[in-house]
Amino acid sequence: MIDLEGSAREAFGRGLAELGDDEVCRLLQDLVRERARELPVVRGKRRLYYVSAEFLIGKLLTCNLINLGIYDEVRSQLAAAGHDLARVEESEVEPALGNGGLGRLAACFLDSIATLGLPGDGVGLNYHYGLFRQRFSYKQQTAVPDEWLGCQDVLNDEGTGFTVRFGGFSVTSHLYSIDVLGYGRGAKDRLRLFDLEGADDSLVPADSIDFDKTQVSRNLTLFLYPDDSDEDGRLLRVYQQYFMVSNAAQLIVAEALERGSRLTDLDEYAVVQINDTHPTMVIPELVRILVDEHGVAFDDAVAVVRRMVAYTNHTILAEALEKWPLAYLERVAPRVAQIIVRLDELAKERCSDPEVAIIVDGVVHMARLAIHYGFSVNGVAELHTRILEQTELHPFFELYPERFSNKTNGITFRRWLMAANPDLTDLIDRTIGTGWHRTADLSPLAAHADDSGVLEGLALAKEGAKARMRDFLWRRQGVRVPEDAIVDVQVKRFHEYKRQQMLALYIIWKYLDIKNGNRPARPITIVFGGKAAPAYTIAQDVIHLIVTLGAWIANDPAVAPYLQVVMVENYDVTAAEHLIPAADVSEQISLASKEASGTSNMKFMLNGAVTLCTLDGANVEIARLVGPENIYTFGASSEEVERLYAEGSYDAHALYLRPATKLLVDFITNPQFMATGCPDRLRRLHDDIAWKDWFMALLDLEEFIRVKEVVYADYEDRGAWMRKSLANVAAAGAFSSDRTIRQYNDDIWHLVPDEE
Ligand code: CJB
Repeated sequence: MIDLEGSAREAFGRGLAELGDDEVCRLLQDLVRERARELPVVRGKRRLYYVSAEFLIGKLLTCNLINLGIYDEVRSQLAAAGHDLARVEESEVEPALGNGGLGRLAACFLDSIATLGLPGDGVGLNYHYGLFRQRFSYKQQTAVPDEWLGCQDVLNDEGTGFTVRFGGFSVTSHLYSIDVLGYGRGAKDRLRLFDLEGADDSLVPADSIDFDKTQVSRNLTLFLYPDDSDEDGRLLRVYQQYFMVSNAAQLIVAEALERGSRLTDLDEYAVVQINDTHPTMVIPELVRILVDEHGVAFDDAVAVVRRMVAYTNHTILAEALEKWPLAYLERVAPRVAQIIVRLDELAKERCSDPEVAIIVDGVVHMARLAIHYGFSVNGVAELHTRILEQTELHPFFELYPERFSNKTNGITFRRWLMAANPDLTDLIDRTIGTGWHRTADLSPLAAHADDSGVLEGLALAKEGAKARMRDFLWRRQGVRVPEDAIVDVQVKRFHEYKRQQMLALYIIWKYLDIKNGNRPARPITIVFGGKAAPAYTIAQDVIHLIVTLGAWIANDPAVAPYLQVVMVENYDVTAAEHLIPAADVSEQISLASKEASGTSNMKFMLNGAVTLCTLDGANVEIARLVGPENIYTFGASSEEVERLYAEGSYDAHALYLRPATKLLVDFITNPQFMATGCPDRLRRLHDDIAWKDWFMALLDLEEFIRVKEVVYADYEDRGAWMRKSLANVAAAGAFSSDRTIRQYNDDIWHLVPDEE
């Protein structure tokens, strides 16, 4: 059926064995593209538009081969010609269209939407340089443009676009798409990406992400989340958001009309899921199009739009709940601003409580707009939804209780197990068959808890994954990880609430403990990965501390054989696919109540890592599913944390002054240590922790250290550890994004799946 040898001769005039990995990669990409092109788009009267500022899709080749059902065949033909698919995939460039959990969630969702045969597309922007590519220089993060476009041809040109009118000028868009293939389906969905006609790459220097933010008609699609620390940056974000949603709304209306909508029944043709608040302006934009361009009465337009739009909240952090000055919106999109003012008046007529007002003192609260004028609000884990209902959005919950629901996040097993961990996939297939490929039901594994063959197989699969990780780290950044090391991983965006600084303080403790002669049973490798927002100084300081600690320990011959700290440069989906399968310990240590859900926690457990966590986000659900003997929990509860904030009674300095804690925090400003890094950064971080510690790392530190020691000791009982590991894999089925998407569809979207 597949003849790679023949295709190689046709395309390159050489046999498969003579091709370089990059040529094989191109050959396979062409094969996938051709197959994808032949597939029809999933049809349906009512279609989903999943609008998101980011889609962190990762490399596409392996997952597409899996979803097309040709992965095994391709892998064996390549192997026969001396090629390794994993190496071939290295020449693929990862699209720079996302940032963190929210963007990766959107990518998992697209995979599941297509796999379930639902008619739905992702809609977003085609960023030329992504967020940024992270480099380390002088042990500090620097940000350079993440150039990915033009490297490879993954975009299909849809050959259309729209005019977007801003206050005082207009621009034109161009629509591209990436095919989204479901697992074993005969039809596809798409990720549809709008680009700015005339986007000017020459505005961006080669080695920095500073560019002229005022050149809006040339820069709109250059970067995801351009720096918003000044007014030009904030305005640019609003321009970008309006560009995204105006295109989305025009697309939605045009396609619904094509399918026979009469506009006042638009909700029968389209449902819009808005991923966080960035796309909220789609609401007034849809109203504008219906009223101004199609003559629908204002009230009718509002009524139909309200039946179409659903909002997902991903955070309770105030900084991420967007608020824009009305004056910005008036400048960017005057008519939309006018509509928002009217919508605010109508909402105030319904409820005069200032806590639910959309516009307060000239500032527009985007989440409030989305809740009043959508039909659904969901949180992303049980605890998070409860906090929204009972605290953060309580007045809205009182007003519209029927609109609220929980949809615990999920991950696609095609990418995070079948593609990322072939050895574990083979073991599971051998043990319980392949039904789980479709159902995600791994629970039959639990019956093998005492099966030494399976436990040994699990240990071997972990060894295989560790070998791939070692190879990856060596080739990507020249780091050697010891073969017998326990691998302990915290990978995620850098943010104080995620508390990478707390793990750094543990590392200082462990370093001093080893100096005192307490050698661990085996080498410990602690791996970090993640980017910090360029304007987020303290997060950058934490990265600097970690890189400096890593070098300090590596240079100390008394400790280096026992403790290693690796900060992976430019953590991305590809890095995640190498690190997560190899991990023994999954660090999920956010301050309780602050992490909405987390999704790496799910990926780690699926790959047999044991979780060390606070009871935050989806960790709570993981803990319930695996039982206390298969997880390590510590730290203050979310209720306790909320109480401390409410009372304002958290006293970081008092905790700092405890001698055991002071010793660790003061290590950061030890003159010899400081001399190996940037003293200003280290001093600032030290003082922040000692005096402010807004996310309470010192509150949980002592218990964290204690529990970490138990984790490492328990690891040495290999049989018991592998049983824990197996219990985690067996319970992971609950976190399949297929389950999440079924729930979205049953409760919110009501799409009819494509028949096969
Ligand atoms: N999240 O990635 C982001 N960006 C934001 O601006 C706000 C939240 C994350 O979304 C994930 C998907 O729901 C969550 O798992 C994670 O807890 C949250 O921080």
